[in-house]
Amino acid sequence: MNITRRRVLYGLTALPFAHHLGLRLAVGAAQSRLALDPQRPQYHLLPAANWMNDPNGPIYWRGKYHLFFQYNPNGAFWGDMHWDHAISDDMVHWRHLPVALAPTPGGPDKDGCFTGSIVVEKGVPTMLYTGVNPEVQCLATSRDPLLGIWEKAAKPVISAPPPGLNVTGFRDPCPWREGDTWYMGVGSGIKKRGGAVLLYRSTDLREWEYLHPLASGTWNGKPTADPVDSGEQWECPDFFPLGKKYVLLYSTERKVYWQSGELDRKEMVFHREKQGLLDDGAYYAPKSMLDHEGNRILWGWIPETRPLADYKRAGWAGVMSLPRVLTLSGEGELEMRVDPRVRALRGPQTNAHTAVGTLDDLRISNYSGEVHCLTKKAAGPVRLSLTSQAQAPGAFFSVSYQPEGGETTLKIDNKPIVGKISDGKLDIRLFLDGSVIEVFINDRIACTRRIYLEGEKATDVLVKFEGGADQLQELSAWRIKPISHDRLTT
Ligand code: DQQ
Repeated sequence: MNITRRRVLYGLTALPFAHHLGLRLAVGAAQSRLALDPQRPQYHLLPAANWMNDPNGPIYWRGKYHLFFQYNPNGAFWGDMHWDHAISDDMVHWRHLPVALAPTPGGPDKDGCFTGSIVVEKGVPTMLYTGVNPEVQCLATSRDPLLGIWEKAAKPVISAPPPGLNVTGFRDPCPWREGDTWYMGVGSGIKKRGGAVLLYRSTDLREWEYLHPLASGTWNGKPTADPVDSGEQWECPDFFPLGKKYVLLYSTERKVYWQSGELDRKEMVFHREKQGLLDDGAYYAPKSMLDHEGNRILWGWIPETRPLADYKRAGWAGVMSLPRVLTLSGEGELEMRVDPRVRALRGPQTNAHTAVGTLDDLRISNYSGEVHCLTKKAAGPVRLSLTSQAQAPGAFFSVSYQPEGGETTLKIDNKPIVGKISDGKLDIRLFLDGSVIEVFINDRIACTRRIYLEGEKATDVLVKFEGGADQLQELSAWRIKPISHDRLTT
């Protein structure tokens, strides 16, 4: 009887401990699995686990950089959208804070807090974001210096798309101010016509008046289940002054496009003058902010390109791009450079060659490095490639250039890249981080790639330059230091 009673008591008291211990062991095991995953980046921001997508509401506030992003706390798959939150002093090293925004049961965002922006109105950080379902524009404010606590307005500030428009979607608000007036673009599209940014006006961010489309595009004519895949819907618009012009960014058909031009402030119509592809790879839904010196910084979501089952198993999905500083060239072309603050992560320069005829391969260990390759005016073909012992023979990534033959002479992994190399000179900056490669050519052409190399031990990568050694001006590589000891970036 006693024994039984003791067992019952023991069982009762031990159960919570066992449960707690079990949980801690499970969490610990999952974390060490993530920490050992060579495909997981070490100097890009990503949540400690689970799914992330679009950057949301980036802002410099009270001496800190805040980055929020779409996040699913339930696993490494899209769904149940929350805003996760990280802060930084330098946009390079991050500290994760608790989730900042979660759906409110019964509220307008009950089915998800989708993408949005943060602006400051009368000294108060104010968030505009999309609640679903249906898609409505919601508002929340924060008086917390760390922007961790947000108070939601009970009702949406825009509760339906403009009447009479047969829209494909209605989300991702991007507000900006002209004098005392707020304007806001909302990502949308007109059925069978094409994607659009719908323009609204307000004086207080709460009462909004619809004006007209700020910009619109063309449907590709092929019906798809998701209107985003046919250009019928534009997502995540971003609109801001840059230099003497205005720039519009939008995402559709799995790509991001930029346009630069003039804003007619009287009619509030944007006149596009130049346009192009912002990134030729796995890069989507970018959003910009100003840094403490007023530079325009762009963040983007680097999605997975492997199958869902693979990333679910891995326990993480999605990465934030490195911060890119945006400028416009004299001809109005969008230029971007990785923020110079990332250089603080450079370890020793593993090698550098400027001398003719002494070209050896450079080595990057632990899948974490940066490469800079500068050519003189290319007289013959040149090729910069990466190979790994863990991979079948041959390069797993390459940039090649053939001086003659028009615009298709630049190739990444044998795929022609649109973009002119006007004077035959190449300035290639490449960032390798686990399964992510971000490459920039002449500060104009960007391409983000995912490369899932196998093998935990053989993580050495060889950097090779082919072409006349006399065509090379500089080839350097750096080991890049991780931003956390365990790949959890906290
Ligand atoms: N992601 C969000 C939407 C947006 C899309 C949902 C773009 O607000 O349109 O997670 O990736």
